[in-house]
Amino acid sequence: MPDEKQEQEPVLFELSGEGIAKITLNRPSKLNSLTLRMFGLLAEHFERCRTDDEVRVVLLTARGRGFCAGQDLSEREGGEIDLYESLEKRYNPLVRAITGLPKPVVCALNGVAAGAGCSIALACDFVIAAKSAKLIQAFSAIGLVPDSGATWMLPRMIGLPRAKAVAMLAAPVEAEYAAKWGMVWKVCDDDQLQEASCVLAQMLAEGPTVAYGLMKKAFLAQADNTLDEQLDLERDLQKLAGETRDYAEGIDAFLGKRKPKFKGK
Ligand code: T3D
Repeated sequence: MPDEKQEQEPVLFELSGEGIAKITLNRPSKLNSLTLRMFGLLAEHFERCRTDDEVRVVLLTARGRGFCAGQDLSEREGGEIDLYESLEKRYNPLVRAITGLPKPVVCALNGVAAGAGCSIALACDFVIAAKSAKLIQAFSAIGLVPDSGATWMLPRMIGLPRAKAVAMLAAPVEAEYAAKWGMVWKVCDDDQLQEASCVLAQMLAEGPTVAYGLMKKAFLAQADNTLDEQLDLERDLQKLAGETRDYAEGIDAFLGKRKPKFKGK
């Protein structure tokens, strides 16, 4: 029964016993382009991932041949919509939910990622892309500006000249180029994507969750910090990491010449 109801949902949520929360975009016939309903579900699921201690890692993926084609443009017919409000209420909170989540987020990029779908993938901590996937900053093709953090992330990932080119030309970047350029972590054969992303998620689920969350904070802050500010931040974050049980376990395991068993606490 729950399976049948879930199958109809445009975003699926599944929590494994190993602490992997899998969020799957489920509107394959429209390349998982984002509807109002999907934003509601995504907000709900990411909030659960934030507050539920059982969740140690998030795996974001999608069904079908596309990952996400950005905004569902059929919701924009007539052009009456206030895009300021759309970004303020939906896109920006979603990107913040991913980047601010104190746990790693892995994106298994199963196919084309366009517009905000591309930006959302880039906001994840790891992207493992299927060889056939491509990333398109499609905004300019419909007269818009890259959003959901793309103008901040892209220059940092691939440099300003390439960032401007992919944005202004809406040029598709094939997975292998995206990996060479630093937009994604790894590329694998299409039929290996599920396995490769699960192996990575599993590895992260067994890691020091609190330290991962603190690392995300540090990496986010470094973009605007001086070296001095970053040294101070690292000092403060290291104090917190040093107070975790996982740190005590890490030291104990090292001295005992065994593999640590981190609990994420
Ligand atoms: O609006 C705001 O709130 C502001 C925020 C905006 C954020 C944004 O994301 S703006 C950018 C929106 N996205 C796009 O502009 C991309 C539009 N899609 C495409 O350019 C192409 O579909 C792709 C390059 C991604 C893939 O091309 P292709 O040839 O592989 O597939 P297709 O045939 O175009 O699409 C397959 C189906 O998905 C098709 O439906 P149909 O005809 O079979 O019933 C197509 O209409 C549908 N689809 C694809 N993208 C969207 C979409 N339907 C609604 N919205 C879409 N974004």
